[in-house]
Amino acid sequence: MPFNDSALVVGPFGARNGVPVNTQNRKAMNNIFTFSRAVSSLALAGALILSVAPAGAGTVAYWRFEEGPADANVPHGGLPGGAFYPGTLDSSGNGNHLSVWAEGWAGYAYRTDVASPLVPLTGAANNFSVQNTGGYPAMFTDSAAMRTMTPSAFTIEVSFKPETGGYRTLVGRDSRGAATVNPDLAALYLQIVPGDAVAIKFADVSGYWHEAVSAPGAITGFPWPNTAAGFWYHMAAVSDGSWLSLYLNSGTGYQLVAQTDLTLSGSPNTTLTAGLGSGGDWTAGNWSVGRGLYAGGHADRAYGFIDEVRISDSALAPGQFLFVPEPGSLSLVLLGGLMLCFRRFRAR
Ligand SMILES: [Ca+2]
Repeated sequence: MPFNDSALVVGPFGARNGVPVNTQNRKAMNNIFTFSRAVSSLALAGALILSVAPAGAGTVAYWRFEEGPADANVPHGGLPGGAFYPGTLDSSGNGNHLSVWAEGWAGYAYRTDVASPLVPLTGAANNFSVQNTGGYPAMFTDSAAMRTMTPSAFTIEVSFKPETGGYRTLVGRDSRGAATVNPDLAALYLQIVPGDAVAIKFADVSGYWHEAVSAPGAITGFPWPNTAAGFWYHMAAVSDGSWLSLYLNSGTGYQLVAQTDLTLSGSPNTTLTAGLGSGGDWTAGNWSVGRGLYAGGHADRAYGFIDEVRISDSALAPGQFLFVPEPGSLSLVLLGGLMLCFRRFRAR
């Protein structure tokens, strides 16, 4: 919504309509001017926040795990371990469904333990998350579109309530040989690292490796099986091609916890690689949820709860993330700001 700030300016002070303006009038007009500017700034901020792009802008896949029912296994269709079965539907409508590796030992079950009953951005009901049901949890994609995508900008979001541990990859992309600095690295990791820092790491199409890693102690895991001691977090990793940014929401809004200037790497092209290599239990370019890949082997499993995973091929602004403050809260913030301005105005 275009907003013309100058419309609120009352004009140059001094003689106005032939009426001399004395000091008292000038002060009052200045107050009106200041109040109007404050109102216009708040109105502009509100308009910008409330007029964010559609929730689905650039969405490649969105896995919500809402199929249920509670405590049922995410289905694998009776197929052998490792076969693709679209047990978790892609709610973006793009058909990029997600498969568990197997039921039980390498699977997940639906849980009613969720971060919040609604997804704030969309207002959609959030009834279920998933929790691993065995020691080898792994979910993966198999669509050609996701296997071959090479976005120059991307956003990856995930909600998680993790167990304690070392490397815990929440979202990954399978590859071996794409990163010149260490060929054993996969194409991408959105993960928790030892010391409970959080990180986004990826290889670009030029073979350069990029990372943005938070300070230690960013999250707290729960000691299995004491799920009541755990905490929900929302993470969003964003590359706009020039900056790699990592945001963490621990329940009070997204905070920027790590950021890297990609242009300092010297890479001629920071587009995400589609991955290289192949292995008996992975295919380059496929995306994983709940595990990573290292040296061509499944690794870095993220035990605990996972929910609301969304991958976009554009750089979303924090106001477009799934767990932004609810519109009602935003309105209260704006109303509070207006009231503060009004009280200051009255106090003059
Ligand atoms: Ca959900």
